[in-house]
Amino acid sequence: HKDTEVARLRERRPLLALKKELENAPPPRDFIGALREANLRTGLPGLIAEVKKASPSRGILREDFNPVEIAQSYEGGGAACLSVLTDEKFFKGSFENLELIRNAGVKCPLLCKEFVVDAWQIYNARAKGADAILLIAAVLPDLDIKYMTKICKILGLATLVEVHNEREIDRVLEIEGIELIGINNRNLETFEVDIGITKRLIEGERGQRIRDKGIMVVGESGLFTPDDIAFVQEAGVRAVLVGESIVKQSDPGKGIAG
Ligand code: IGP
Repeated sequence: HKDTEVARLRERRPLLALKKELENAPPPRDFIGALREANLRTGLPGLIAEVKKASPSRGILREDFNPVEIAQSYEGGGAACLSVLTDEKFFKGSFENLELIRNAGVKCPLLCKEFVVDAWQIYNARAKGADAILLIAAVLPDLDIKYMTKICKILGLATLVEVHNEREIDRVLEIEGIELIGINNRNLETFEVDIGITKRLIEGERGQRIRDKGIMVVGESGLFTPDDIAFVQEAGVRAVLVGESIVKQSDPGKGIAG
């Protein structure tokens, strides 16, 4: 394990080279703005549609997986933003997929779905065409969330800070400059899903705090039916992140309408 970790670090493009490259890169697109605009226009939560080939809990979701076709289909179906799994180990994703989608002329802003643990990954994601970065509170100390959020802001990227329980959301609410919080209904260790978690974490006083701070909440995972979407919308989310239920449809874009 250690050897593969070392090999992976050796493969990394030097940070200085990445930074140089970014000086000439086209500007990132407004991820949060796209969600807000979709929510205002449709009265429904803005949709982040996920390009996901496989998951540890469900295995392969689609045999004929073509990332660009799926992305274009989502865009045609009305998704506000896309989430592209780049993690290879657990989700069989890749940065190549992110680049392919970016270069195919898809206009939706793109979230890079990677387990980010150091700053290099943020610069790399930006260089590959990401407009937003996922930061998972369960694996990052507060100091890293603060530091990485600042880097993203400087680079013009949005951050989606993901939480799964009260302790994590309370930590994140103490951090300045957070604009987008994702509530993952799936426990990343047991894979258990409960969409009631979204409601539980934004009820009452905590919900008031979130509104006062102008934070947008994204309901993530385990959303399958229009009733599920209505349930999390009722709870207060203005955006949702959906993968499995739409990526499996023969026509993923049409799956959005259903
Ligand atoms: C999508 P689903 O149940 O609709 O396929 O879930 C998304 O929320 C899920 O893939 C996800 C995820 C993550 C994946 C949420 N947080 C963190 C990897 C890492």
